[in-house]
Amino acid sequence: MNETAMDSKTFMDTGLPLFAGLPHKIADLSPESVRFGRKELDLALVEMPGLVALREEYAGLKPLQGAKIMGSLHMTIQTAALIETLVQLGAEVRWVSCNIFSTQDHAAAAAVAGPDGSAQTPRGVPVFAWKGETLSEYWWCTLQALVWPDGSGPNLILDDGGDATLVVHMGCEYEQSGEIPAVETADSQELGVILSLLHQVRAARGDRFWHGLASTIRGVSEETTTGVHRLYERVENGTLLFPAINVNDSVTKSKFDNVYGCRHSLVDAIMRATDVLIAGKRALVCGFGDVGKGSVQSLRGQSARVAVTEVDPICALQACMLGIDVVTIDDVVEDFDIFVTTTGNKSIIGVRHMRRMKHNAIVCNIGHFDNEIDMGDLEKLVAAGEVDKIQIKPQVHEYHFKTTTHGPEGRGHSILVLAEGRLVNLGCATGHPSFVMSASFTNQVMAQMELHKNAESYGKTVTVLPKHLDEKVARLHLGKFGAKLTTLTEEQARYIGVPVDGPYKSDLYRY
Ligand code: NAD
Ligand code: 3DD
Repeated sequence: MNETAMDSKTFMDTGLPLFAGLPHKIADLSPESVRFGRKELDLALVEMPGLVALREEYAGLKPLQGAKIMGSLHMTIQTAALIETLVQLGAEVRWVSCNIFSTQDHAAAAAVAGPDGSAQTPRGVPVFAWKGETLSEYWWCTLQALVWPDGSGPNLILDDGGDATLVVHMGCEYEQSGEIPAVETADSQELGVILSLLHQVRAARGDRFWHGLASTIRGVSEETTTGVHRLYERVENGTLLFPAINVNDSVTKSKFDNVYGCRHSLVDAIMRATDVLIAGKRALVCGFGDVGKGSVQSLRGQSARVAVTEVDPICALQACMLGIDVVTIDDVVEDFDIFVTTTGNKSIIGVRHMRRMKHNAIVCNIGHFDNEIDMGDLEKLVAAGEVDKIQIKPQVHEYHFKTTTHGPEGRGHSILVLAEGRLVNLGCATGHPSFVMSASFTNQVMAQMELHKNAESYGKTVTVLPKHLDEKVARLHLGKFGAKLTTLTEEQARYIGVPVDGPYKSDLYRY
């Protein structure tokens, strides 16, 4: 089949040509969707002082001139503000969401239309994202954003969870080995989709496509804990192809977004999904790291009775010091009403736990990927007819166990699973509020500017932005609260051994 024909061959069940050459693909580019999105974007910017300050600081200077950024990060209103900041600083940007449920369709519309465009004449950025993508559509979208209309690729990636970074690396690895594993060898549906994509790309573009893309990628900035973990793994096994900046471990990202963002958005999601009263209910938070801490605060804020599970004795001790019971899920699974996984790990809640849960127990995950709750095993029980899956509304499902006897009238019990085990705050709500994301995304813009300017000086490593930039991000956000800093005297600065203007802490300081 010739290249043109291969290009027009549709990808899996998407009905979409693999190299579709579309300017964008979103759910709703209607004038009302654009209006709504632009209006919420205006409101968001009032709450995003860090991004606004960067736009002012670099107005007209175009520090990102020449940057071609492919972004894979939840397509929300806040992300639209990030996108338009990158564009105002001179970058060319193409975008996808990093989760099939997290896109806010009016945000995508706002980004495509742009500040100077409209639904009829969009002048924004190419976005390939809509809420409720299938997995094959998700990976189709990722490929679209990686390929510019002239066939070239990005020179920077902005990633959240590492999926864009992953597909470029896998593509190169299989081109190097000369062999792409058969789709049938995949141990998950999603890996099967990725392998299908790699096979079809190879058939259409030969076996140097991914090397070609990778050759122009100068670096990646990674948003989240799990994506950072994947990057350090690549450094460990010597497979990282380009420099990376770990945005997650900027203090003004993880100690704010991961904690206070989840504090805000977890109960928002549970309430929108179920309308259940949280007060007085027994809630189990699996993991007491940054997200776990925010999640506990979120549930305690609603007067839930919260316990946590942990593997790390330090985090467990922190929980104890807050009067939070540290338990094992096996010991409490029959008595709790709400379960939230926050570990960034896998197989935290299995079907063996679900079988034992109370009738209508609520099960959700706020970690990045959907492997914290064993949804694959649960779906196998549905396929086998042992469990009925009932959609209550999008991203809210009742799973009715037909053979248990502790449900109503001694018959089977049900559990309510939110966002199909994917991150619940973006699947069932709108994620973190703008102010919190402003700090995260100010770090992202700084990271992209640093890579654009100095990527080659980094080598194939993972780096965290310097502390003075972290403190700059914090400074940019204090005004919103009317906070007034005290100034060190020279004598005081000498006494504690720091510069009058900071940095005020060593890199070892833990906040
Ligand atoms: P973290 O490393 O700070 O915390 C994870 C905690 O889970 C650790 O304390 C670890 O000891 C614990 N843990 C690991 N395996 C466990 C197990 N089997 N049982 C109990 N505890 C276990 O990570 P984090 O920054 O809190 O991020 C957690 C996850 O949330 C990551 O996947 C991250 O990418 C994601 N995240 C999501 C959002 C969101 O908006 N949904 C925001 C930020 C981060
Ligand atoms: N994340 C949470 N809320 C978000 C929002 N409103 N827009 C974009 C992304 C959002 C996820 C982030 O917390 C990301 O930084 C992560 O997962 O760590």
